Amino acid sequence: MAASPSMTIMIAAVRKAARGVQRDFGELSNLQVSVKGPGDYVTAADKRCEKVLRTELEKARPGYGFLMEESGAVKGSDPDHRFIIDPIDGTTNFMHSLPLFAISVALERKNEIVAAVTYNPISDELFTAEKGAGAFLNNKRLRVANRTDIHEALVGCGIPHRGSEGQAEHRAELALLQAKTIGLRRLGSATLDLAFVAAGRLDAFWERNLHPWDLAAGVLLVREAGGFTSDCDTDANPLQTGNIIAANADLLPLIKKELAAAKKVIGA
Ligand code: LIP
Repeated sequence: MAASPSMTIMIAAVRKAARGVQRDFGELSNLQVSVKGPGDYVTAADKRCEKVLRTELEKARPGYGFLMEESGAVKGSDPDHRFIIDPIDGTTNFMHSLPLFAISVALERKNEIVAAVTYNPISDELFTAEKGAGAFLNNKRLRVANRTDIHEALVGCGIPHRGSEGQAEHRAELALLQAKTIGLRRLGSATLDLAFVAAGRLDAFWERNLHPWDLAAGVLLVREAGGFTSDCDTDANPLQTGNIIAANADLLPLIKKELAAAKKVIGA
């Protein structure tokens, strides 16, 4: 199916922003040795990328609103549409010259995500999805993995930042899922983890305390690849709670059961 005009615009904006990110990533190796470290440089790269995305998308869709990791929410004159942007998801990886991060743009229409682009500018992998039209990696159709046995499942996760909430709960979850699955992976970019679930590279993924810009594109990618997403504990929308499980229909409840068991272990 041909890409919609909105998708074409989103891909063009992401590819343009990616050129700067590729340049900045190349420069980073020179900065790793400085005492100050690359922190400020990375923040500047993040902001530059977001600015290019906003400028390009605004040019093509002047009335749409924005929700952006760096600049927050901007209301548009069109109340039904907004772009949700994470300029570099996996900033810690980027900062360490680890090429596992992505530019992520989603289009929301009347509170529903209808188009998604997640692009790793280093591997040149472009994940796209449109509501009702499937999910693709560089134009190749994606399907989630069909493994149904949790003992065979390779499962991605997040790890809370030092000092943030939910440390004990996370350790209990890790222990239970490590014992049940074939392996756990912590890649450091939720948007890529979700794209990898869509591509069947990971059988499932869970992470808590995320933001809408970490999740918006990935949720649509997973659904359009035939998978499901859920809040970790309830039936609420993960885009609202920030807690997500993504998997096929068989594995998702099995992962959720382990997360519930972890709560019991810590008495929560
Ligand atoms: C990361 C998020 C990412 C998530 C990681 C981490 P960073 O933060 O952007 O989506 O999976 O657990 O929180 O590295 O960008 O600060």
